[in-house]
Amino acid sequence: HPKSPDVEVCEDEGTEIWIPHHISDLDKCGHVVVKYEPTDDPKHPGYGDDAYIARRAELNAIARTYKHGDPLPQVEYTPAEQATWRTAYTALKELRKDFTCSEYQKNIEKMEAAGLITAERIPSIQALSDYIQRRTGFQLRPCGGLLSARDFLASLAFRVFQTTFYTRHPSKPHHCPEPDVIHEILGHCPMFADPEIAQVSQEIGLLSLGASDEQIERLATLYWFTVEFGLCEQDGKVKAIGAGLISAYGELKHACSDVPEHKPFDPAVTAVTTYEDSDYQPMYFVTKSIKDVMDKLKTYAASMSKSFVNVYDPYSQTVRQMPPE
Ligand code: TIH
Ligand code: FE2
Repeated sequence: HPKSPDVEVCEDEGTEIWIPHHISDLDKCGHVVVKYEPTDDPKHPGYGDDAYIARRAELNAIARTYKHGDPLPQVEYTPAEQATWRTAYTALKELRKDFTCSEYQKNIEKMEAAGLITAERIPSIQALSDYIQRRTGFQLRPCGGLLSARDFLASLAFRVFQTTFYTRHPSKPHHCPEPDVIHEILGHCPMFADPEIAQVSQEIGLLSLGASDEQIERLATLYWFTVEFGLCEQDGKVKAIGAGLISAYGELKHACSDVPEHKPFDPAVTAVTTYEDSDYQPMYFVTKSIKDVMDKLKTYAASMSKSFVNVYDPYSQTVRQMPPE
């Protein structure tokens, strides 16, 4: 994984590894990893589609010019992109009741009632960010593609979520092998309006600051199997809490069916499980509730060997490294 940023004198006592201290330092946490790019992966639905590849690159380039405090880009989406949104949104709406957790349903209904999310057009990312910020303090910032785990997790410590702006390929509106704006809007935004998911996300982010590469890998895996592909028990059924499931019609049904394996969420096990990241998962972890994820994460965090703890001060939007208690 690329480290962030390239060279900088480290002033921390706690760690040799550079960390962002202020929320504006996230401007230095935008290192992209090349994986499942439509340019060189034949499994990507956009492979060989030059117009799609150019559009994706254009939106990523806009995202990369963003600096902390700037207004979020107001993208003018094409009629074809709007059609992809409409198809995905309409299909997912049908599955919502049976396959998504109650927290998701409650939040997306509120956002729809407020006119923030409609079938007609891709919502404004700025308006969504403002909404989520009022609910949980989470805000969105643009990223230009798939980020390194270290950079991605670092932003969560500041309650900042790195958001892609390009849309999935029109030939595959129901599943994308990488994050896209439809996944961010329909999967993550309503979940980040939930205080407990916000807390779980920030906790993973704080644990990641100054962590070793091996610890980053484990934390990214925990994030993957909870915030991204987690299931929970509700009304005697399994329901999706993970954004990667909630935004993918095919995988959402698959995950909640008897086809894949379901294992109880246990951070010590989950953190070292290898995951599938280009196709449906063969196995999912099921938790009792989102609060249960947080409780177990706290216990897991206490078992991690650390020479410091990271504390976030929301007034100054700053992280400080303190000696462990
Ligand atoms: N598979 C998700 C979707 O189709 O919406 C997108 C992804 C989320 C995380 C990895 S890929
Ligand atoms: Fe995601």
